Amino acid sequence: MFFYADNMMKFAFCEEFNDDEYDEGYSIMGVGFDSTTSYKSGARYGPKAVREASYNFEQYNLRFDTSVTATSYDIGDVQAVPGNYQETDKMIYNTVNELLEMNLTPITIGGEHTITYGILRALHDYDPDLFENLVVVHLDAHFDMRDEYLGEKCSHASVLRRVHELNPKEIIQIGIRSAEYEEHEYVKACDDITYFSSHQLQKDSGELFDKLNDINSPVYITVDIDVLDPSYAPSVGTPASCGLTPMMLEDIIYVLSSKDVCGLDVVEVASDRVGDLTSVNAAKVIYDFLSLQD
Ligand SMILES: [Mn+2]
Repeated sequence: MFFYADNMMKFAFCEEFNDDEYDEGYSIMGVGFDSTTSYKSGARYGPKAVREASYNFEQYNLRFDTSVTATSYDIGDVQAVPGNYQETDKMIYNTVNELLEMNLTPITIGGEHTITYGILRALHDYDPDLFENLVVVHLDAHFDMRDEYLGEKCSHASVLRRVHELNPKEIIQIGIRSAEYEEHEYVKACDDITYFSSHQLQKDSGELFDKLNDINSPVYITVDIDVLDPSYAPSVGTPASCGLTPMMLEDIIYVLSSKDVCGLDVVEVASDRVGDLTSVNAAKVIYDFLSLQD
């Protein structure tokens, strides 16, 4: 079972996984892969750092007046092959496919953002009808919509472009504040992509929350932790100033948690020490999400 995974330390509040006896619920897995990172490397430490930071939270979530009681299993880390995206991607794809067959909703800790493509391709191939109706909510400082980056088609800067080619119903990009001219033109030309810049959201977030509240399709959430301002998440591959606050991220996760969420990932955490804010805020995304599930 989970041939491609390896278990080191569990996310807080998760149960032991036993393949003879398990319930429908959530699975947490790490993918410690960074290879195409162009600036600050270290996302390979993300899974370890986020799991460690998760022990910092209380089971009772005061903000939501709920406790983390959802069925969730930490199945460990996919065995990333350093420097080899294609092999790593195959292992992510196979593992997620197996999880979906077991009725476990994947929650993935990255790793650089490229890992999202394997997860979404698995979702796409597992249930093409669901995927056609899927809204991908993408929180990030960057569009990640370049056709290629430094000659690389599967780069952290082009991952959402590859996801767009899988044809989900819609992509909503939140917190954007850094772009290449051509990718911005591309995004504006696509009817099925909507974006909310960080600057726009600091002034008025009403339109975003109206849009999120109106979603009645299945949702996949991908959070590049650099969506937060570098003062809250300094240890990321590509920091960009003028980002969102953890409070707004919390509000967004709150709204999305009531939807039919078929997967969540938190990527680009390059924390390399205990107590790093980046890992704490990344773990909080998963913690808040699980706090809001039955
Ligand atoms: Mn980014």
